[in-house]
Amino acid sequence: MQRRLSLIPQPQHLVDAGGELDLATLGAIVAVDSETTGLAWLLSDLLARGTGLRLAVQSDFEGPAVRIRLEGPRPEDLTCESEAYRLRIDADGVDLVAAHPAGIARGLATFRQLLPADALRAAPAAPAIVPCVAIDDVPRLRWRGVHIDIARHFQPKEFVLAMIDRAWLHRLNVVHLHLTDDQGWRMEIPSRPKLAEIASWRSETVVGHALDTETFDGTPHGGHYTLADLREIVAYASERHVMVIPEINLPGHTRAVLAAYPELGTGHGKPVATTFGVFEEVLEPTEESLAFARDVFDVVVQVFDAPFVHIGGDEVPTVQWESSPVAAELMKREGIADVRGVQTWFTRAFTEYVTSLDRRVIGWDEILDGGAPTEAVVSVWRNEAYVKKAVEAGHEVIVAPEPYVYFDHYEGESPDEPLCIHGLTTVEKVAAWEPVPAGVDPDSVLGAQCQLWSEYMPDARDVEYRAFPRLAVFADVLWAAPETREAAPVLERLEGHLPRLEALGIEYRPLEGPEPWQTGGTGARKRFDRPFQEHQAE
Ligand code: TNX
Repeated sequence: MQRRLSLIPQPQHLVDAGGELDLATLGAIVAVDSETTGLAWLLSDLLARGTGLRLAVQSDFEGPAVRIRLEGPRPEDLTCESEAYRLRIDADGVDLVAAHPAGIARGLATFRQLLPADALRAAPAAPAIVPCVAIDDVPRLRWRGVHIDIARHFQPKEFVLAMIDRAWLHRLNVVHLHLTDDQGWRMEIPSRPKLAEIASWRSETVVGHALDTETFDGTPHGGHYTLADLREIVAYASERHVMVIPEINLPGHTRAVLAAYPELGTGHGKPVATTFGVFEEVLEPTEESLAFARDVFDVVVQVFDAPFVHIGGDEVPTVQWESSPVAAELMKREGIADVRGVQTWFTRAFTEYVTSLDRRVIGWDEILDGGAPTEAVVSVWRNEAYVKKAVEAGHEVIVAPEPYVYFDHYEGESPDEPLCIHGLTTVEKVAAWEPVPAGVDPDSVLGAQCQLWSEYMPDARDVEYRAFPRLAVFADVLWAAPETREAAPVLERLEGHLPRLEALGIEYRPLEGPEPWQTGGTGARKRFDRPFQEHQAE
């Protein structure tokens, strides 16, 4: 019988040659190029940890080995070619070749999946044995991301590191950190100390769904990452060739900022939000607000090395601006006819500044509403129709539509499902999703991203339940070509993949539904439904 390798994502070309290689028969890990030495040591560490086998990294070794080398002209970063790799495993050893170190990183992620699942554990629990295979692989899309919301509910740094490692294992290459929102600001900014002192925590949190209750838990919630934490997160990701995209959400979603610095708004600062929804508080369109943003962006680019900075821009109500003398004055001065143009004014100023720092701006699709500089990348969340709209307006896009890849939506119809915001996004729905909408020039689609908004995910266990196994299926959709996926349906591979999640200690949602302790029960996590209204393009 054909053995099941159950790789997720499925490599584009995979030949199972039969037979196995015992890595204990090898003498070393050979990294020919200095640029891949770090990755080679990473493999060495992982093997030692999960199997007890210790192979040293050398630049040269005669005899059977794991050989890692770069070959051919170097592709540009963030191209599909930069992540292509060739992996050969036979009785004589392992050969991993790529044109770019990122390709080596992807090949190693596949290699980790070829080991016994228990080799993913943190102490020796499995033999270092891999099947003999020939793999030639390249991703379908160049941006394959997972968004983590550590603003609504803060998570310890270790959890972010774990999520980066899991993204790597699934050959995703982007972790988008949603660092700021109404309910908390999570990044230290030394020149604005009140962000850490005041904006990083709230006095309490609503119990149950915000639309269902007026009960609060009476317990403070908060936390923030220091610059040293963030540098560590970035370095950890960069070892794995995963990009960390920082998001600073302005000029809306700023209740926490305004609690710390009320002078940036109408002056009537309210406390950091303790419930969820869209709040009307926004930055006033002043030079002080722009100076604040510049201070923040200055620190962001010192800490994050990705060529992109996400400036948020979603759900910015205009009510405050409608009655603000400052906004009226700006509109008059700049000849802005529609109040939505105030957001455009912010977007332009942010884009100009971030560009001057040598980074590209990304914004949620609302930045399109009043027009946005075409160099801005648009992450489209409301509806796929906005993909078309953005591309027609000359933007590159990241496809992140709410009805398909918002993993804060329910995963099943059972009343036992724990509390979610709304919606229904089953693994089957994710598996059947086509990320590039028909009629859109695929070259303008950088890729796609799944979102883990955390209003209703108070701790890491909740995030894991929502993220897995949908994230694995999502990664497969973005990586493997439709023909590849058709030939090896992901839902058939998923069963063989779950032991890997288990070995990693991920508290995923079983395919048949929640374990008793994962259900919502009758208390604070009880399921609450409200109709999910898909946004329609204007
Ligand atoms: C919309 S998506 C939001 C978030 C919420 C999310 C909940 C987007 C850019 N804004 O603020 O957390 O819906 O699903």
